Amino acid sequence: MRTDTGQVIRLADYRPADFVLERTDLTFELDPRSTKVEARLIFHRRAGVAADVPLVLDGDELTLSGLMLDQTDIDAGRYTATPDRLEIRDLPEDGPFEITVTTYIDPESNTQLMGLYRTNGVYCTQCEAEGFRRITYFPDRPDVLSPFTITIIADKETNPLLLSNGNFLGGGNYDEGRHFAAWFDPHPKPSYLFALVAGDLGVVEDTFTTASGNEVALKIYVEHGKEPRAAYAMDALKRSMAWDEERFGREYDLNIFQIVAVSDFNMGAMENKGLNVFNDKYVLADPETATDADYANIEAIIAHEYFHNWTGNRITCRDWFQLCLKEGLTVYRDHEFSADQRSRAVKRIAEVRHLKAEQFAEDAGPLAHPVRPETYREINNFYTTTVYEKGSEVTRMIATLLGEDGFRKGMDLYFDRHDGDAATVEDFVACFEDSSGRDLSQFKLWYSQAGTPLVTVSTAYDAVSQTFTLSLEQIIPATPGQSAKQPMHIPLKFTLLGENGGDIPPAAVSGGEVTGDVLHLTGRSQSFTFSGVPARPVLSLNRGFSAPINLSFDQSPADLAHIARHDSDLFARWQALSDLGLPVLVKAAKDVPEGRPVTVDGALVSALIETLADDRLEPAFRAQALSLASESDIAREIGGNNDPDAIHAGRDAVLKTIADKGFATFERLYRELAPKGEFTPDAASAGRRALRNVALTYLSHAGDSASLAAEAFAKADNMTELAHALTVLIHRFPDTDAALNALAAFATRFDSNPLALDKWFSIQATVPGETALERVEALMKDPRFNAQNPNRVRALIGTFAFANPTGFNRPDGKGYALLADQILAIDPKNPQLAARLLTAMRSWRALEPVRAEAAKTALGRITGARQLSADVADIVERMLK
Ligand code: 0A1
Ligand code: ZN
Repeated sequence: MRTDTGQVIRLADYRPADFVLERTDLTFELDPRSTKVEARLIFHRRAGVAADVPLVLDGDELTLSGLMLDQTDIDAGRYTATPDRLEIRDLPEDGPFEITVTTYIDPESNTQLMGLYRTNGVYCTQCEAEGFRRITYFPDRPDVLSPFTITIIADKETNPLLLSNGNFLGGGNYDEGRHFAAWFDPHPKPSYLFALVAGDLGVVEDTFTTASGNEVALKIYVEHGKEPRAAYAMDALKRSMAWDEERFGREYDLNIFQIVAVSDFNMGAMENKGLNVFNDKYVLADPETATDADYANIEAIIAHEYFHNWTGNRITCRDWFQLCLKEGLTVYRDHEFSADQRSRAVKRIAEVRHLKAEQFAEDAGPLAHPVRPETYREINNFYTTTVYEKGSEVTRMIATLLGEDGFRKGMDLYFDRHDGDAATVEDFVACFEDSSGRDLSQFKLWYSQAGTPLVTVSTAYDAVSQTFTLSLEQIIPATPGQSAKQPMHIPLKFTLLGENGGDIPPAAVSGGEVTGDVLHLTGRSQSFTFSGVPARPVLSLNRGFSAPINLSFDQSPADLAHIARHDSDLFARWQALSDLGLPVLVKAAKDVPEGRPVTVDGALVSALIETLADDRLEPAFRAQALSLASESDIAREIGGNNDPDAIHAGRDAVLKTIADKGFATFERLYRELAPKGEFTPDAASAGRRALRNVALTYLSHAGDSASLAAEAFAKADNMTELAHALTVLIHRFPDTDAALNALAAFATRFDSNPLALDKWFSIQATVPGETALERVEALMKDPRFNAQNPNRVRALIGTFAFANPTGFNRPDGKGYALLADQILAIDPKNPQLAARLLTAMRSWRALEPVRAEAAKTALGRITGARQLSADVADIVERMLK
């Protein structure tokens, strides 16, 4: 484990590498405990670099076992090798030279899952961000690109498959029992996109013919016997390939595209050139074991990794500060893909819910950082929701500012101008400025200023002059290391709704720029006056969530209900319902501990039930409309001194009121939406299941027996309904026979299916209230728990810490203590996993004082431990600052 926790890397210190890498040739002789890696690297000195400048290669826990210059051993006096660095001196001043480095590595004991490791007998690599340096000494930075030739030698019987990036060159028998395969990737790439997989796996095959007529072989590798469960992933891949051609004019560029699913993986998936490696959770699906959310995630992540082929691989990042250049942009692309495949409005609602729950929470706490950070200590800690999701929102705003055609023009220029480059955010934005002529210098603050802007809104209507005035003020809160902020360019989509619900087109506007339905807020405070407005309009602002901001707008319940009823933007209707509901939930959270009865505003209840009953609206939308703000959303809205128990009790009381008032409609829908015919995973069917599940949740709050949920559990023919019924049983009626029987039945039925068993752990980890802790402790001792498998750890410990506000935030601090113990136990083996789990405590300062103190004690215990990894040390120190 690295414990070099002190070093800070700064964007301002960027310098190009001293040596240019022309070619990389790697030979692997695979062995579980001692794999030989021979790297032949051809370099030349960059023009202008002095002759006495040494070549410095990165390493991580490496031992050098051989070093040659142009095929001759190098004298010991000419180099210095440590586990994390190899310096070679007196190298040729001009012309290319070849360095041959030999290392031996131990894949079997690589529990960090970075570099080359083994999972269930399969060799596999993960090199982003800095994993390649755990394989061999190398200039392991994203701006050093070269073509790669790979030769893999391994035991034939146990490793019939030998895979790497690029096109297959050939293979054959090597010596006694061993065989080899060679691959060549002609597209220059940085080391983080290297991949190797070897083992014995099953395969699903298909082909795709590109718009130019090239036939691409598509292969998805999974454990033997699981092939049928990769069919949906293959379908999603083909749809992604067609979509990128259609929407962005991007074709695939090798003759083969391969995906390997593994069960031990730190993240979701990885876009290695031509050889994506996936957490099998995002490949495997069938109706019996995958929920609709799983299907949607598989579709999105398959697309995301595929889209990286252009945004990330063909154009990569100059340095890791530019991570959002590939990630924010690629998330935007996968969001647009899913929106085109499914219901755009419903997709947008789900995105915004996720953004607010995760990114707004990060932005409001001690881990806040800009979309493009300027310093880091451990890059692994910057694969964050800010870089990914806020990065996507920033890209979306560029599309809003320039319009769809303008955005496409800028993207075309970006692909044209930077293909083969390691680029920067400045390069990216310049393409949109150059193609549109629009000045984006103020807009660029979105990349450098952290924090969620708060826009305060007030309006006035003057009937005599028929003018409507909209006054806006923006405040960007202080964040770590950034106290004073500049006003940003905030594009706000809007409409003025008339009394009959139609749009009122104003005659003219003054006070700032308005283009079509986009209002450009650029000043710290700014007033827009619309003239020719015949009657007081209802303002619908930030439609489609055009800007990732908080709005402070005292809109009356009547106006919100008007938007909820009439806006032609379905997203805005959902937003209005949610704005109606949030103050009610906040008030309930305050009423409960004071012993006051919870009252629910009639306008809210009728708007919700009207929406619920409106069969013209798609079921998925109605399901979203009826899913109240989560407990953490309510906590964020309250902002500080939070009591998770009060928030939970208040929310439950509101749910119960709505359930009682809408009982008949929930019952009708629950019956009508019962599945008919065979299961299909399409969005419309998923929407019906979602609405039926919502109905079951409400009915479980209205009734006091487990019988309906037990019936739902017994009858479910798909995982979406089965897992939901189990959740309702265990969360609402935990000690009943019905719940206990269902829990046991689920475990027996899915005993040999790890992904389904993960759900069994998660459902129990989220049981509200203080009993969850004992459950989690007991489950950690269950023989089915596996502390080495990241998915299982996340399913139990991660879900408990991230998704069980009352259970985790016990006032006695035992939840925090459990997490701290786990982090200290996991850190020596898998620091990335430990650091990510720790971020569950990122909002600890917003808790009421007793809990906050307990959280601080747990964090203090972590920070005081000996031998923390750089990953955990970085997070815990920022959290305590
Ligand atoms: N680039 C991948 C995410 C990823 C990042 C880091 C990893 O290991 C530390 C693994 C995957 C993506 O965006 O999908
Ligand atoms: Zn990505």
